[in-house]
Amino acid sequence: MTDQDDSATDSLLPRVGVIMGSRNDWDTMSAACEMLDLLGVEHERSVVSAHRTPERMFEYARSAASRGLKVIIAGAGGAAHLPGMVASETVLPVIGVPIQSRALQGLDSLLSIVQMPGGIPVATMSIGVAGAKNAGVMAARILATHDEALRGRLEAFVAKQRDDVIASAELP
Ligand code: RP5
Repeated sequence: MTDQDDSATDSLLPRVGVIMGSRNDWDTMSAACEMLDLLGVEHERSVVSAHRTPERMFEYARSAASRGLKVIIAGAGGAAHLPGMVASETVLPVIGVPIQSRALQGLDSLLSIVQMPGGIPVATMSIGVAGAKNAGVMAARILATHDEALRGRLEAFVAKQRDDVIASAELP
């Protein structure tokens, strides 16, 4: 373990906060939590709405770093202001997941999240479940810059994906 290795010091505290604008987003955002579970990353999850619970959103963003979070994953759909507004109240990395909306299939969510003004970044993933899955992996990759054990688990994950594809390439 190095001086900057986070793996042992706070392994029991949530390092990633997974939030979403509605309980209805859970079907998508659970994919992020599944990846964090798979990679052994402690995380918390909750519903925080930019429009319906704005004070809760600001409190969440303002307290995130002091509570020990290192990365926030925020999923939202439609007029998807949650990731950007959270990013405006913390300097933690914020990863945005555009939820696939019914009206516009998530294009609205994607454009709402990705088009941030300069200076307030949101790392925007793709629309829907793949984006949520990648958000979990991206959060783990960020943490792995200071966690050698997690880096090893990520390398094993990538190797397994490669081996699975090679095995499945053997067609009957
Ligand atoms: C956003 O509005 C949520 O992220 C959700 O994707 C969308 C619709 O919310 P519900 O009306 O389904 O609760 O805030």
